Amino acid sequence: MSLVVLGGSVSPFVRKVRVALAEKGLEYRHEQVNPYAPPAGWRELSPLGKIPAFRDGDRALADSSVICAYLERRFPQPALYPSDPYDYARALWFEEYMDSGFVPVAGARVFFPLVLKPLFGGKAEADPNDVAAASKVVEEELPGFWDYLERELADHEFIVGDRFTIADIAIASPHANLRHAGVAPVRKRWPRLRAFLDRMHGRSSFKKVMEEETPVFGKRSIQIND
Ligand SMILES: N[C@@H](CCC(=O)N[C@@H](CS)C(=O)NCC(=O)O)C(=O)O
Repeated sequence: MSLVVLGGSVSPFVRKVRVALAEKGLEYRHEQVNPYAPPAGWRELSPLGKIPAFRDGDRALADSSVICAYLERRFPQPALYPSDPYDYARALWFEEYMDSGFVPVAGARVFFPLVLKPLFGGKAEADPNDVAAASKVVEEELPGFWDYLERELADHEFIVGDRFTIADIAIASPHANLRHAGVAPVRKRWPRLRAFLDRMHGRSSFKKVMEEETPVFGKRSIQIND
């Protein structure tokens, strides 16, 4: 197979690329790579050492946004980027907002201590101090992101325009990580965002990757409290 995604399933950025591939109906091979214990020669594929990297035959790329942009040009249908110039820029903005704003908070300070750290340490449960610190982030830092997304979504089905785009993938992907940690925007306060996330995670593209991930995280997931 000529298309290869390299990077661990736990990464929201790897999931972004896998969902984009699924939405475009493309077959690919997936190789699990841990960026903290990478295979020899990893930096030749990914010069910053991060996941995901991508191969298309003998071409190599790194960075989820770059890879998705490449996929769009290489396999234009179905389009994952709006054609209207302003909508296009707004879609890129939401991708940036999530990748550079939301993920460093939700990934590093909630998902990592609640799920990955105990998993890597062979522990059944997260450290109580980590749970307390992560809960504080959920209570004090994530609401600002969720308020903004709730406002921007308003009564629309998708975050930009009237079609599914890369912006929807970028929003839903790190929320899949939070779901594995038992965290989601509470329905009562963020009803539109929560319904949006349920819709996105219910798409077959997301469902497929999330079902594959569940056995890895399943035992550690905290039950989501509405
Ligand atoms: N902007 C990059 C971010 C990728 C990223 O930060 N990946 C994390 C895993 S979720 C990583 O590889 N971290 C290892 C490191 O920073 O050395 C993208 O969109 O692909």
